[in-house]
Amino acid sequence: MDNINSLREKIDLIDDSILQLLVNRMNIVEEIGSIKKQNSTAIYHPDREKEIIDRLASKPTGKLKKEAIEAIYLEIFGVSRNLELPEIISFLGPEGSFTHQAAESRFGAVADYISLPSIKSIFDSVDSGRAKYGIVPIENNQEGMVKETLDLLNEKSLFIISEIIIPVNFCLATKEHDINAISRIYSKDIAFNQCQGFTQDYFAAKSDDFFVQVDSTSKAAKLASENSGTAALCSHIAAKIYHVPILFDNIQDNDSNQTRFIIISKVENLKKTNRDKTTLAVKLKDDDKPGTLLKLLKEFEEKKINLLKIESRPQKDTNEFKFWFFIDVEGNKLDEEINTILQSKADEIKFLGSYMNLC
Ligand code: PRE
Repeated sequence: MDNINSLREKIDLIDDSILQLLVNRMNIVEEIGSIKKQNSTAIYHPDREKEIIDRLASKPTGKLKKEAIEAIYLEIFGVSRNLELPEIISFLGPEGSFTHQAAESRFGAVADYISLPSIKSIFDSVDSGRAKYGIVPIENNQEGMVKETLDLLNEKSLFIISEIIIPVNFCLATKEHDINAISRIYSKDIAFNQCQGFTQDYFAAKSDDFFVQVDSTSKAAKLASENSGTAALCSHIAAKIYHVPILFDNIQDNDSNQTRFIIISKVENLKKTNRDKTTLAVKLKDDDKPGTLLKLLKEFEEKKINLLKIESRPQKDTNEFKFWFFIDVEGNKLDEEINTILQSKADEIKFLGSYMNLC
């Protein structure tokens, strides 16, 4: 115990220094905040945050992995941004959802969050200025694109300023220390489906009422926190919010399941990095003539712009069977080649945002 106490004293001294350095850092952040306020420029700079994390991770970091540095710094950035200007971030709820996890992974635990019930309500909250940024899912690598998000990007005048990719990992959270003390597991149908291997390995002999289906995995975590002898299949963040310890982690059948989220804003991101992508919504004018789409794609090819994705969606404002195209290309709006196409086809192409490509 003496040994632990003397080690803790060393930790206390280090913490004092860290705290003093954080106070110094925040004083500088405040100065940046006032300059930004004078110039009316955006507080959130994902490119600068990435640059800081990459720079630190390239140094000798001992036992600290890049993910650990990232986790610590994202919290620091969250505190910084809140100091510069408290900004509200809306996400697709309920609290403890994977979208909430995506939001916290980028904006940290101290930001002002609002949980809203639908993708449309997130777009509306950003459009009306109630929230500065909104987080919505756009694609799952097993299920494909989220159609509602694509349609709203086309409809509204908002920009994608960043993307977040998170693995869809489930855990078994319970207050019990012994798996044999669990007499009921709560979860949502999708989570039960995605964790079948685990439940068969550990709970094959259990009766059907052992597995209780509820509306969301967050609700499952809440119930597991309130009822002894129970557990939840849920996200990490739901376990964290309801203070339920994780007994088994990463129990999903498919480890490649990932969801991509976007951050939407009223103001576009005007910074270039060396690995950007640009998202466009295209409504072709001469779409009754053969080869119109091909002609557009050829223009990208001629300018050596790499096409990353193309999805078609129905045009909802007509009674004909027409489409618009959702297109991702490599590069930034500030690149001459992309900018030329955007200028020359302003009546057909709607710019939805340039941001760092994390895929
Ligand atoms: C800071 C905070 C928020 C931005 O998203 C990026 C970086 C930081 O804490 O380092 C500082 C800052 O506002 C800036 O460099 O623009």
